[in-house]
Amino acid sequence: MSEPPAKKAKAEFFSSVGKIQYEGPESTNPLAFKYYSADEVIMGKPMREWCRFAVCWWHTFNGQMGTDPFSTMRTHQRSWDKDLDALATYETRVDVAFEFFTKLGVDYYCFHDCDVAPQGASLKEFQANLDRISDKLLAKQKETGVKCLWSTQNLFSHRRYKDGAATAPDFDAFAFGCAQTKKMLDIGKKLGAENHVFWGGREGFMTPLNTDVKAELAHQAAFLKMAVDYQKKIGFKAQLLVEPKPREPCAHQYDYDAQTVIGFLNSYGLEKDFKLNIEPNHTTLAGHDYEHDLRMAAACGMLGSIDCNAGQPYLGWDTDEFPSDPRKALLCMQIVIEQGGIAPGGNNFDCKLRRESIDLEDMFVAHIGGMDCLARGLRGAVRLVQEGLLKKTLEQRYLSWSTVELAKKVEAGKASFEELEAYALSKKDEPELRSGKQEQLEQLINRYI
Ligand code: XLS
Ligand code: NI
Ligand code: NI
Repeated sequence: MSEPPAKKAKAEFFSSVGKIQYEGPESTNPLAFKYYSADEVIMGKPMREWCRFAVCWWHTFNGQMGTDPFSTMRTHQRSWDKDLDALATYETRVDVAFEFFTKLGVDYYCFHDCDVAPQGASLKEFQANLDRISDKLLAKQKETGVKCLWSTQNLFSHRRYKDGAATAPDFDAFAFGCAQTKKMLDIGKKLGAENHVFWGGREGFMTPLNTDVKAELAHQAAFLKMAVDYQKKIGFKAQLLVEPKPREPCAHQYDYDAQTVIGFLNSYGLEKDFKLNIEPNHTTLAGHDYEHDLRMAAACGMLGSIDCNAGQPYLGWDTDEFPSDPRKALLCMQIVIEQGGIAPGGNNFDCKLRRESIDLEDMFVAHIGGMDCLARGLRGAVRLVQEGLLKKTLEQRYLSWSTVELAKKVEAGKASFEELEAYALSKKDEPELRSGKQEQLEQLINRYI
């Protein structure tokens, strides 16, 4: 009798890479974690829960990898990308992606509709493709335990959205955008997505000469309102998120930065239904510090999730690099810790490999680097918060607001200009002031990196 045939091993797409392990800060292995130890509990939570890392589909699997505005010729050649438009290729990529997530040890992924399914010749065909692929995504989620951090619709790539979707001058583009969004809310529900993102890709203008700004803003609000209504109607529990960006592709985008978006949501009564997905690279494009929008959103109780990437401060466009600066990571994670965590949001790597980084392993190396950078930031931020030195200095700086009786009255909204004038006159010309201690604090921060 012949031997029974050996059980056929499942084909691996990343056969040279095993499950990525934590080796500690002394390790020089590019395929190991030096700071991120997923199950290690710090400040009451495992690191995986503080970080809630996600891989983004669009920069990692969707077929444009290694292209740039000067070349559509891909430099990232992948064995599984045989026929780029075929549904079968998209199906294979689901296997690729989940092998990648599992080996890397991330708990979440994020995607746009057209990242995972071909758009076909019509909206109807696109919807059917999405139904089919999302069945497979769901099966893979169940098999691996990897979950969807956020779902979203791409309302900026198809030619019909040349002038935007929610703010399009042509009503048909608006209607198609709504249809695509409705479908993705259904798919998000099916996959148990924990958030749903609205990035207004082309919601803005190239020239104000052809743009009715007032009407467009009202249309955008109507669009978001209908999304909220539909989400409630189908019982989809995800946190809704708006992602600000100041420019690119439009010269001016309405969702300029965190404060602008919060103001917009407030003006249209949408502030209870949405939070923000902040991308530091967009924040720097808006002319702010890297972590500025995280801070502004958090201060308003509106920080929902993070697209943790980085840019080139001297270039001025969205380069979507993996984060590698531990000082910036520290400041970001401090904000996350101070608001008690980022759930149900997370840290999504809206990042892409450089065109020059052509090895398959670079996919892992880049994500490991990004995860480690934030994990290092987290470890430092925990010490910074626990030692409390920064907090103490801050308290000292604002001490007068809790010690001067009239100041307390101002905060309670009960003071008048007359009282403040009398107080100022009683001080003669010498108000009591404290040092800002900037240099001391900058050195203090370095202690935790
Ligand atoms: C583009 C945006 C985009 C969103 C999702 O700049 O960052 O990738 O995150 O539509
Ligand atoms: Ni983003
Ligand atoms: Ni971006």
